[in-house]
Amino acid sequence: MSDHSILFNPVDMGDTTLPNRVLMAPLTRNRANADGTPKDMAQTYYAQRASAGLILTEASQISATAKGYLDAPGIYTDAQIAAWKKITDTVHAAGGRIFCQLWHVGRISHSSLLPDGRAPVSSTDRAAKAKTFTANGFEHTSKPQALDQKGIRQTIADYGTAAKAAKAAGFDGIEIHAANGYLIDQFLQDGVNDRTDTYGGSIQNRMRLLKEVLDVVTEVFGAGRTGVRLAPRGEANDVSDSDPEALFSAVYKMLDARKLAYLHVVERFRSDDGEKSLIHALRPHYTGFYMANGGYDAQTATKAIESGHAHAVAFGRPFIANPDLPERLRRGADLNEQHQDTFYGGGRAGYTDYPFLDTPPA
Ligand code: 8OZ
Repeated sequence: MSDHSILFNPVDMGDTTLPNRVLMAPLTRNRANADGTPKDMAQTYYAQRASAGLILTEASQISATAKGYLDAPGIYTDAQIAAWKKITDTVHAAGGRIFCQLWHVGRISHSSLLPDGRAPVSSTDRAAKAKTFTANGFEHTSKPQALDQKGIRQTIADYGTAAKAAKAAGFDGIEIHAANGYLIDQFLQDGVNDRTDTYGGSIQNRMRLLKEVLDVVTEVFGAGRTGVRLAPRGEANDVSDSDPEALFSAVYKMLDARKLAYLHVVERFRSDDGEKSLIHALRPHYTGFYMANGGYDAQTATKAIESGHAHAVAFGRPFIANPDLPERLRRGADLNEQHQDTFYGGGRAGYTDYPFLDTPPA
């Protein structure tokens, strides 16, 4: 058995000390109530995974207009704050740390999910060639309305409101979801952003929304408790860029200057070579804490940390199926089989009933 002990060396990530480098990636599970409050069973689900170096919550919408999927949770109403507070309390009592991932889907939404059946908003008025999950199953996303300056101001204010809600709910920090073709990515990448105002055109202009979002959320949590997730591959949700290397090099540099808690990159889906994720462009520009994600196992995660590529690795699907993933990796134990049919939606089955190696904590 190879030695994976480096995964269990504690490390400081901004203002938080992580007891190990095996982190839980944000995972959409579509099990919240219709009003965006997480259900009580989410307390069990997250607390079962408290041995992660850090838990990142499932993507949580910052406002009613930010929603794009059925039964995704929100983080902006008093009821949502109260429900999340029970989750953070349970995770903390179990010895864990938990950051909330703040999400605005932009045009990856459907009118049936939005207030008054409104159109989604985006950097553009062109529809995405993408589907989302609604009460009627998978449906094509609706044609969006391009945000005007007032709408952009409101969106940034909504990020501030959500960050305050996350603070009130007892989270240890926040992650800004700027990946996978959602709103911030729709501004970053010029295959979607066709604006002619100060939020479109040059790379500096396309980064403006992310910068202004960071300005408001770091006022609430501080840079040392704020991270950003990017996916430079340009694959998900009909997003693309004409010069991704130039764009993401500039984004890496901008984030480096802000001294955030961390940068989190979706390097690959499953196990391709990750070259498209422009990871070679990261280190010349970014000197801070780097959280790698995408298709890692104990061996490749160990190598990524030993080689200095990453400080920690976020595991997605393996954490769905293995609540005690760090201990399994430490022991070199077998992993539970993943049940894809219960990834999205449903009840406790495939959510809180994956077995532990040993008896679960009471
Ligand atoms: C899977 C299903 C729905 C949403 C992402 C938040 O890709 C998601 C997501 C993943 O970042």
